[in-house]
Parts: sequence; C-alpha cells; structure tokens
Amino acid sequence: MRELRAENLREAAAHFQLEGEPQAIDRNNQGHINDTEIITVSGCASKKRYVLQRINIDVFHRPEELMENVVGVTAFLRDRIREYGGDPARETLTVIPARDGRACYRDAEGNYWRAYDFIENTLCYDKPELPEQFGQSGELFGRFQNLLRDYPAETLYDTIPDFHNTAVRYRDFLAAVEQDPVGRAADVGEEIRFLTERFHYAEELQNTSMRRRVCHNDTKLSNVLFDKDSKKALCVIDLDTIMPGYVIMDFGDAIRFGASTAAEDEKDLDKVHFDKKLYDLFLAGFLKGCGDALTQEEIRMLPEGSKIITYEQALRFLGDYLLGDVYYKTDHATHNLERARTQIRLVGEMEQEFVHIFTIR
Ligand code: GN1
Ligand code: MG
Repeated sequence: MRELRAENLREAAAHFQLEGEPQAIDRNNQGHINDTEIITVSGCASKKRYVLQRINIDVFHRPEELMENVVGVTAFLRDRIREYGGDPARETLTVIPARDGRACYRDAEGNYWRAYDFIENTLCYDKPELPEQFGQSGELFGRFQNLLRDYPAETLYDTIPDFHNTAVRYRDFLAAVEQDPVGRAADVGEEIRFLTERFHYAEELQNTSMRRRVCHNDTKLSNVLFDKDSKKALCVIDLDTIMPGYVIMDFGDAIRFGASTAAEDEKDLDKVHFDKKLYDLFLAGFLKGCGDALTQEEIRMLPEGSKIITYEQALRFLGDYLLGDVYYKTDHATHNLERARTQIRLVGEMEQEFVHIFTIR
C-alpha cells in the first residue's frame, strides 16, 4: 500500500456526506490492516467526528463487495437493536455514504475509502481493566450472533476467500516453509515442528455438520467499543471480515486474544498463559448473549474452536514471517515471529487445560 499524504486525506474526506467542514484529521494507529483517520468537522451545531478509513486493497480485493456486506449487516442490526429498545447509533456502526450515494469512494490513485460516524465517549482495550469486562464482551459477541441468526448468510460476499479455512491456511503455511524466500525457516525449526505435528487441527472442520452462520471473523477484544462512563461493552466494530463461518471460530478468536495473560506480541513467553478464569467468564457471557441460537454440537465444540483458531493464527503469523512480512504490519524484523510464538504457547496450554476438563467430566 502506498504512503498517504495529507492531501489524499483531505481529498477523500471531501467526498463523503459529512455534516460540516473537516477541521482536523488525526491518525489512529490501531489495527494491523487498514489506515484509520479521525476527522473532526465544525460548522454544524456542535463539533462532530467521523472515522475515515482507507481499505487495504492488498488484503481486500473487492472493497465494494465488502461494503455491501457491511451496509447489509449494519442495517439489519439497526432494526434488531431498535426492536429491543437499544440505541442503534451507539450499538452498531453507521456507514456515511459518499457524495454520490455509494458506500465507498475510489480516488484517482485507486485508493478506496469509507467513512463511519465516530461513536463518542467510548474506548477499546487490548486488555480489559476488569476481568468482568471480558465477560461482557462475550455477551456482546453472543448477542451479535443472536441478532444476526436470521440474516441470510449465503448472501454475504467472501471478502477474503478461505479466511478461516484452516486447511487452506495450513497448505499456505507449508508452501511458505518450502519456499523460504528470505531464508528464515532454518532458525524456526522448533516452531515449524510444533505446527506440523498438529495438522489435525487443520482438518478437523473439513467434514463438520455445523451450520455456516454470519460470523464476524475477527472477534478480538480490541474490536469492541466500551462505554467510557458505564465501562460496559457497547458495540462490535471492524466488520470487514463478516462472512459465513463457524460460530466456534468467532468464539475461539475472542478467547485466543482475550484469555491470554499477555499481549499478542509479547516477547517474554513466560508472561504468556491461557487464563481459564477469563475463558469461563467469556464463555458464560457468550452463552447468555447467544440465547438459544446455538446447537448442542456448537456448544460442545467451543473449546475446540479456541484451539483451532489459535493454531490457525500461529500458522498465519509464522507463515508471514517466513514470507518476509508481506501481510501484517510489523514494527521490527521479528515481530511476526514473536506473535507466532505467543499463539503456539497458548495452543499448548489450551491443550493441557481442555484435556483436563474432558477427563474429569
Ligand atoms: C488482523 O485488522 P486487525 O488488526 O483487527 C487480521 C485478523 C487477525 C488479527 C491478529 C483481515 O486483524 O484476521 O486475527 O490481525 N485481519 C485480517 O491480530 O487479516
Ligand atoms: Mg480487522
């Protein structure tokens, strides 16, 4: 992706139906994929803010289809939220159309942009201040699943084909090991072995009878907005990967990220542990939020989903490291390797924990 200049941002901002003139545009550096800016406009009754994002088209090849998913799902959610007396302006994202009425704007350099209302008085966490907040995020993701249970999943575009197809991720990983284009494989033999020994995770969902539902596909805690005053989980954000998928993967992805005692890129592995108490808090919240949406098989498979997606994330991080860091944004040369190692550590600990659970029950 090309570097952005201030004039790109101003030009893009001018193409959206904003209430007022942009006064300031500030960079927001969260997220590994898109570029995010916060636009403050003045001119209307009070100051108002918007989120302006350049969609990463190296990752999302069909941004118009992606936005069609987002518009469809957020409109559906808005109706459901109204039905239970919630506030759709705060509990889901609101897409701001471009001046020509489309959901995204393509500039002369081929960049794709979209805008959302900024939801004020919120914050997001990599680590919650209180463990209960992680449980609440579980309830929010469960509710998200429940509210969307009747959305026709088959009408959604695959914004990234085979995104959580672990078998395909495994094949891609083996290809990266094989090609080893930047000569990194020799130094990570132990990690490669850990992952290849566990290829059964890659095959586990190949013949499942579980239903493909509307999934978020990126349920990490940092994709939840919390209300600053009540500190309650409020809104699920980052809807780029909404696609049909298995609910156990959405559950597991949240666990992978949030039930770890350390950051996803912690260098000191002694600090990285799978926290079963956090897992249980999330599980309780998630089941509550889902209501009666899940089948017995899905519920039974939730721990397995946690292992599979964490394993898959390890494949993805280590694969990207081997390919020379072509996908994830990185801050330093070993960043993806450190990320892969935390995931490997978590898979190992989840295996211990869940074997234990299954043997005592
Ligand atoms: C990416 O966009 P962001 O940072 O929320 C990635 C997820 C990974 C995550 C790991 C489109 O998410 O799949 O789980 O990094 N998103 C995409 O932190 O690849
Ligand atoms: Mg994302």
